[in-house]
Amino acid sequence: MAGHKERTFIAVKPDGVQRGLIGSIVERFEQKGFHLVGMKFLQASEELLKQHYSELKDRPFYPGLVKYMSSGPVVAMVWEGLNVVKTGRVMLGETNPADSRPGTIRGDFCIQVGRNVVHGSDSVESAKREIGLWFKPEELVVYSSCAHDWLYGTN
Ligand code: IDP
Ligand code: MG
Repeated sequence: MAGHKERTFIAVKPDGVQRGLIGSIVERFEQKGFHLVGMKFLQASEELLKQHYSELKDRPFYPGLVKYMSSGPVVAMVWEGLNVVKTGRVMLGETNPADSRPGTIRGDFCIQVGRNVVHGSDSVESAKREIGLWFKPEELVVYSSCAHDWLYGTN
């Protein structure tokens, strides 16, 4: 049962917001059956994004990445469910949209690696770190879903 409580951090990036893709991206996680526990609309500071992407600080694209991600509002979300980190990454597709299969978010909605519309945590550990960076504990909502038992076959 504890596996159902795994959480991941998903964000619609500034290009996703500007291109009107918020609803389409949220819809995929909702339709899959994952459980939304946190969501906010904000323009993130460069400071927050530097922390968020600290592992990439030595990469040549890092300054441009921080600039892109802070250039407009994003939708920051926390989704919960069994294997949500791994499955979330499968739903996103590959980092480069050119390598992403149709049916994935990046495969369907974007073209360029530097404008790939969505972020998703790459491990349970990164998810914990990212959720802690973007959300205060009281911004995450604990509630039960009427669909839970139908999704997991526990009824
Ligand atoms: P991920 O978002 O699929 O986890 P990461 O390697 O963590 O990919 O890179 C973070 C973000 O940095 C990517 O989503 C993309 O926006 C950007 N990025 C990665 N590689 C490149 C690149 O080669 N050129 C420009 N931007 C890149
Ligand atoms: Mg990453």
